This record gives sequence, C-alpha cells and structure tokens, in this order.
Amino acid sequence: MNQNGSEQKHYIDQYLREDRMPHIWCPGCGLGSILHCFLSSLIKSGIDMDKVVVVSGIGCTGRAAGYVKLDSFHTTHGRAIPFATGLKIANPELQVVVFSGDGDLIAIGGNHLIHAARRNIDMTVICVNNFNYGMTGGQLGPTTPLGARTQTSPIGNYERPFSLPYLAAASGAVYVARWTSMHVRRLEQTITEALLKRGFRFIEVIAPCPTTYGRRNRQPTGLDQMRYYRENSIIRHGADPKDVDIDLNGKIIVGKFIDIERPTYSDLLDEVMQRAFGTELPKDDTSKEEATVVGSAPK
Ligand SMILES: Cc1ncc(C[n+]2csc(CCOP(=O)(O)OP(=O)(O)O)c2C)c(N)n1
Ligand code: SF4
Ligand SMILES: [Mg+2]
Repeated sequence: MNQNGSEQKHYIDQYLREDRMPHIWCPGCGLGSILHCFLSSLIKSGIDMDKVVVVSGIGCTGRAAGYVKLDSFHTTHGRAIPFATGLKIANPELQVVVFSGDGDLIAIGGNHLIHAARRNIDMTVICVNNFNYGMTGGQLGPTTPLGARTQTSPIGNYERPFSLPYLAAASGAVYVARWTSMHVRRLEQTITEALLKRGFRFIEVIAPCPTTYGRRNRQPTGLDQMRYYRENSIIRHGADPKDVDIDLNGKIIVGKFIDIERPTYSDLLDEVMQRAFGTELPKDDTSKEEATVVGSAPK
C-alpha cells in the first residue's frame, strides 16, 4: 500500500527498496526529487537494469545507494569513486553510477575524483551539492560559497570554494553539466544522455538542504531555496566552466558545459595490452618458489 492508502504503484516504485522506507531525508530536502530523476532516467535510457550498479559514499546523499532496488554499494566516506573504478575494471560490461554528496566526492574524496576524471574512467558521477555536510550538522565544505554561514563558519565562510564544473572539466571529464533540483525535466534528460555516453561523466545537482544550510542562510525552507533557484538560474549551454562560479545568493549558471570524446582508461589499457601481447593475455610466469620468497615475512 502506498502513502495515499492506495495499492496503485508508481512506476519508480519497482526500483525502490520499500522495506527501507521511511527514508531519513528531511521535508524540503532536494534529494527525493533528484533520486526520482535518476531512476526515471535509468528507465528511459533502456539500459539493462541488471547491469547497473549504484555506488555512494557516506552522507545524506550517500543513503541513496541503500534506497535503490538495484545492485548498489554504500561504501566508506570519500571512497565511492575508487570502489566504482574497481567494479568497472573488473567487469567492463557494468553501467557504473556514483551518486554522492559534495563533501563525500569533493572534500575527503576529491583526490579520487580528479584522478578518475584524468584517467577517463567509464562512469557517471552525480554529485549532489547542497553546499555543506548535511548529515553531520552542517559544517562548511569545499563548495560552500564565500560569506555563507555554516555550523563551522558562524560569521561567514572565508575559504574560496571549488567550482565543480571547472574542477571536473580541468581534470579531464568528457561530459560536464549542472542543474538544480528544480530543473527536473532537464536533469532527467541530462542524466539519460550521460548514461548513454562513454567516459567520465560528471553532473552537479544543486540541492536544498533547509535543515542545516538554508536556515543559516535566510532560506529556511526547501521552498525558499527552490524559489531562489527559479529566480536566479540562467541556462547557458556550452558556457566555459571557468565562468560558472556560484556566489552566495548570486546567479546560478546551469546547462551542459562539456560534451567531448576521448579514449577511456579501458580503451587505452586494451590498446597497450594488444600492442604488447597481441590477442593472447600474458601468462602469470611467477613460480611458486618466487611467490613464497616475495610473500614471506622477514625472519
Ligand atoms: C572517515 C570519515 N570521516 C568523517 C565522517 C563523518 N561524515 C559523515 S557524512 C559526512 C559529510 C557528508 O557530506 P556530503 O557528502 O556533502 O553529504 P550530505 O550529507 O550533505 O548529503 C561526514 C564528514 C565519516 N563518516 N567518515
Ligand atoms: S540534513 Fe540536509 S541534506 Fe540531509 S536530509 Fe536534511 S535537508 Fe537533506
Ligand atoms: Mg553536502
């Protein structure tokens, strides 16, 4: 039975773990609509759901992996991308999606993000940017705008933030886009397009976090934040990522900024292996004796 007391199922329900409901997300949080867009995009893309893997780190956003009825992994904080990289390399047929927060992917996990983009690992990264660490009470993070108040910047942030499209593009991502959680149709189209592309695809989704961020920055409800997005978003496809910084209460440039082709990590690895070994895979010629010597502990 759904929350309206009806037996009728929503088309998204089949991909939600109903036994995990009710979810932990606050009223007015942007995460519900973004997860909806993601699942809807997956359905529309026609991708075989048995090949989809969703990987999250830790945080409110990271909970998404536990809510989807797909193969999914709720990994440790900051490690969603290396985990996803391993999955993709071990089984290149998988459609790997990382769904995680700004703190998880850009702070503790920032190093992994730039190197996965540099290597052009074949995966889609959906980064929900609510400008703070929502789950742990609203600390500032690497996307917090200058001047914003957070639990750890009560008189205003003075650390220069990253602009995520610029960071992703400069690191080597082949597809870079940004929307807010208000742009549901456009976000859905973008995720669908990204899923059907190869290489490192990065989508930033700006989202309300009324509970720990909005209420400290004069937008105490999710609706206030959505109104702000509606009045201040400017769609500019093809904008240079270096020109899409976000200032506190300023304009938000959204759209698809980068869509290029470049060989993926696996393409290059296969090419090098072919050149070195032909079609034959190299044989493991390490003798048992050698392996024992290398692996044995010093006496
Ligand atoms: C190694 C480690 N350090 C710190 C934490 C505490 N912690 C949990 S979630 C989180 C931040 C999450 O922020 P974000 O990724 O932006 O997710 P949000 O909650 O905002 O969606 C932190 C610091 C942790 N779980 N593990
Ligand atoms: S704390 Fe913020 S990000 Fe976390 S569920 Fe609540 S509104 Fe959403
Ligand atoms: Mg966050």
